[in-house]
Amino acid sequence: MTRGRAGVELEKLEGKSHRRFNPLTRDWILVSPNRMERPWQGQTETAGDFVLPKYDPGCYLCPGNVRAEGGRNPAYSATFVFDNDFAALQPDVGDVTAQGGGGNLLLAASESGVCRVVCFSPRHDLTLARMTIGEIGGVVEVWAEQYRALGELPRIQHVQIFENRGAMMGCSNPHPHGQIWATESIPNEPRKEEESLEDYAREHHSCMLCDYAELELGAGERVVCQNESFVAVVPFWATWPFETLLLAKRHVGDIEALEAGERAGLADILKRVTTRYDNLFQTSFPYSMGFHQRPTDGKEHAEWHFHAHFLPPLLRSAAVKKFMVGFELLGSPQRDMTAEVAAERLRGVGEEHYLVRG
Ligand code: H2U
Ligand code: ZN
Repeated sequence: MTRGRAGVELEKLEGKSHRRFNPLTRDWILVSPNRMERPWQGQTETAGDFVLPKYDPGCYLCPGNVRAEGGRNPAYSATFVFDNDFAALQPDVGDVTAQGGGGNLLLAASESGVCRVVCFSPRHDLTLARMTIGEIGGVVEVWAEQYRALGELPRIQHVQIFENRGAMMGCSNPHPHGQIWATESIPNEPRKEEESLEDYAREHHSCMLCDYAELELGAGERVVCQNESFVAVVPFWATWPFETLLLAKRHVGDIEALEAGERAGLADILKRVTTRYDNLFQTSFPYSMGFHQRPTDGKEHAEWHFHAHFLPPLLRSAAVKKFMVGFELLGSPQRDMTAEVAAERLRGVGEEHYLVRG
């Protein structure tokens, strides 16, 4: 079978404005390598954003502290999960639909759900990049357990695990933490992916992301790093400048189904990718990261292939952010630097954190 292994003759498009297809969302991205890229400035910021105390008495996530709504955090020593005090979703709002106009002109439906916060570490000053692989492994266990427990709730059909890092991404607190929003319906992005994965499986009798991982491992030019269980690539269709896609090498539908070695592999690749990000502009690299996996609606969903998206906004330095405006907001997203160049830059920085030696 050659499908999934064949490369792409990108030379034909060298220096030419072109668009690339995202098979997961079935959207197109405009690529403009013809635009003279501003010279690489290698600009670095001070490491000021890393000078944080190990414990901050004013932090609502540090062990032993009181949260905004009065709850007190336990003196936790590894991870800590709690129900979000300002949850965007309520656990049971019933089954109510409101409709007006003809068809779906005015349509609203109740949405029940659960929002949780996951503290990755008691240390206020750490990040995934600077935790040990063992400590990140503990976070992977918590994510797997939360995916299972929330997915088992009768109303919950989808569990979205994510991390928002950095003030630039609207993250309110540097304390290492992520969130989980479990919902009654499948949110837009995973729903689009689900439809594409399903159609691909039907048409090709194989998994889109298994084929894609194989293709990228063969081509190599968009691979950032890999281990036995996972590969990180700048996807061919990347929208954000240094966007990456972390793919399980085995066809596995969700985080809970990962075997012990694969869980360790996930912890390892998370550390390596976040370290490369920090090293790129010598800053605590902001991003939104999240896992896409099998819905928890009780169906088999053999089409699903567990993966993570890292969507970071930085473009040229710790201070220069990519804005999605104008044509991008009203037409299609656009990038100048190709995915191949972004991958090369991420490959070019080391996996030893610039602030952590040895
Ligand atoms: P960020 O990841 O966007 O910083 O959000 C942290 C979450 O913590 C946010 O969703 C919650 C906020 O609602 N939070 C609490 O649950 N309790 C608090 O005391 C403050 C913040
Ligand atoms: Zn803290």
